[in-house]
Amino acid sequence: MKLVIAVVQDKDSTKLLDRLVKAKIRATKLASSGGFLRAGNTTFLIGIPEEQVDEVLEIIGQSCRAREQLVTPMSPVGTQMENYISYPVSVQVGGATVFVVDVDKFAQF
Ligand code: 2BA
Repeated sequence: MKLVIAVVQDKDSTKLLDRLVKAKIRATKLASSGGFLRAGNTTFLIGIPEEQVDEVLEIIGQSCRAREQLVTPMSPVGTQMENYISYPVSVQVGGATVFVVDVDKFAQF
């Protein structure tokens, strides 16, 4: 068995969940936030037999798309705020960041 962990943008999470449910693939959706942007995103935990990994990756790929996001950098430590002008910079946030890991044991009680 494999566990697919997918970090996706909130905007794509409903579409992804709908497609997983339609394909009869069980998933758990967690509210998460990215360490860099500190913005909300969604993490899916999807436990599946190894043969279904490619199907799940395809569904994720079809449901999530990359977008540009504007970030305003924080002022460098020690800088006087009145002397610091920060400009928003554009960051490309991926459609999905996916980890596929082995599951040693699976149990439901
Ligand atoms: P964030 O950490 O908020 O990152 C959002 C986007 O900011 C990233 O998109 C990337 O384009 C950029 N970014 C992140 N760290 C950066 C840095 N040190 N310098 C410059 N730009 C940086 P993605 O790479 O598509 O990642 C989207 C979200 O996926 C991340 O949100 C994070 O929540 C998760 N993620 C990405 N890589 C991960 C990893 N190796 N482990 C755990 N979570 C990860």
